[in-house]
Amino acid sequence: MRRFTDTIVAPFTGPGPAAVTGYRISGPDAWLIGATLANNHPTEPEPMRAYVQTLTTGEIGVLIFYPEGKSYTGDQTVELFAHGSPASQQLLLRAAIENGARTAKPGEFTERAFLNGRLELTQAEAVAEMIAADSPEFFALARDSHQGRLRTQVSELREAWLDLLARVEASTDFSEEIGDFDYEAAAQKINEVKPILHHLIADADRSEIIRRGFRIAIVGRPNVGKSSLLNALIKRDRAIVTNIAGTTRDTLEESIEIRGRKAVLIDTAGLRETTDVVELLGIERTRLEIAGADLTILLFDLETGWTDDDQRFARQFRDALIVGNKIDLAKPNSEVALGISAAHGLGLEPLIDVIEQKMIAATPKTLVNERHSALLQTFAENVSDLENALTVLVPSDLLSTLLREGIHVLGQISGETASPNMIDEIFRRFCIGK
Ligand SMILES: Nc1nc2c(ncn2[C@@H]2O[C@H](COP(=O)(O)OP(=O)(O)OP(=O)(O)O)[C@@H](O)[C@H]2O)c(=O)[nH]1
Ligand SMILES: [Mg+2]
Repeated sequence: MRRFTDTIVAPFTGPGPAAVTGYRISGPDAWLIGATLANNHPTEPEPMRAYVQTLTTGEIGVLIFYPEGKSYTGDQTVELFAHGSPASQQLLLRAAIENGARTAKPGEFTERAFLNGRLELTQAEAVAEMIAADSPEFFALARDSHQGRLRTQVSELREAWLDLLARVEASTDFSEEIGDFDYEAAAQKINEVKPILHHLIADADRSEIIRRGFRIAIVGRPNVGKSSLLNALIKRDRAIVTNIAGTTRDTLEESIEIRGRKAVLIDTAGLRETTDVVELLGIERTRLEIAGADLTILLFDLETGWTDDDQRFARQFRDALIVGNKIDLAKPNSEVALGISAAHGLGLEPLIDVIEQKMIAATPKTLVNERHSALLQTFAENVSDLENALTVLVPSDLLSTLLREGIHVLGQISGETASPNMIDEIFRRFCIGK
């Protein structure tokens, strides 16, 4: 079964200049075209063997042949490695095109892998996530999706729906032999698989945190040491620190990796009553940051102790993590669960331990993207429609319609029932060469 008649080419390593550039040529004429780029290639290449060759550009390169069924795309493929200069890239690509190849569109290799059945759609999408991953945690989740983590769960839901559909149809066609449709057993079956759906829906928001970074807003009264804490955590003097209350006027954010996880620290303007217009605008932004944060650290000053204002903020920002700063100046009997000194680097490890725990709690088990999330929501509506239908014992033809709708939605996630437009949109967001 040969699906594609044209052969496509693109570099699959980043843009040069680089030590080496790799090119992928894939399609029915991959070897014919790839071989024209080398001077003394074999006519019958051994699969997956590296041939060191003098290329037509005069440089030494390496050619590898993958037969149909054994390559990334599933089609016959050649990988060519050469020097990564812009000039060599230009010459080799031009030669490949003159010899019959066409430039691959973004994501076209992975799209072919999908259309050839090498990958299911969520696995193909995970390829782009693995490339985008900018933290070890993100990478591990994307890798799990690539290995089929979401695929398995969606197919479990789908199996359940197919099973129910089979039962409905059997009871309609052979009601005399197998009796009437068992509404209670069907409701039971739905209850068994519903937790899968609920976990996936909860993971959608958490997946967003993995992509954008876990947002930590540092808030508190002026002069408690918020900017000093940001600087201490990112280990450089990024924010201005002075002993003047009201130093930070605007919010300032910095990305940071906390034990393999991506976080964004946000320093904010100290909260207080003021008539200063600029400061008021800053305070307004602080409130917005708190609303959008995954964790708010409410910092207070151990030298002055816990004030009425601190108490008010603690009531307002209920989930905030309360941290006392300037422990070096703390009164001997002051009690605080988390005491630090941002200026002297004291107590930071225990604070990071707590932050890490909060980040772990917000980590998804399965990476779910916006597209999956929207379809999962639609499927959740199907589930509740079905449940209602079962309680009022609707006739079986209506049940089949609902079940078929649900199966169709799940198929859009896995790709079986995804429209060509949907597929096109997904793959055009990939980078060239993938
Ligand atoms: N002794 C001591 N001083 C500290 C500590 N942390 C910060 N400071 C000092 O406290 C003052 C205020 O620090 P900042 O980090 O600017 O405080 P802030 O909360 O960002 O202040 P605003 O931006 O005005 O809201 C500075 O003089 C810091 O050097 C600490 O752990 N110990
Ligand atoms: Mg500040």
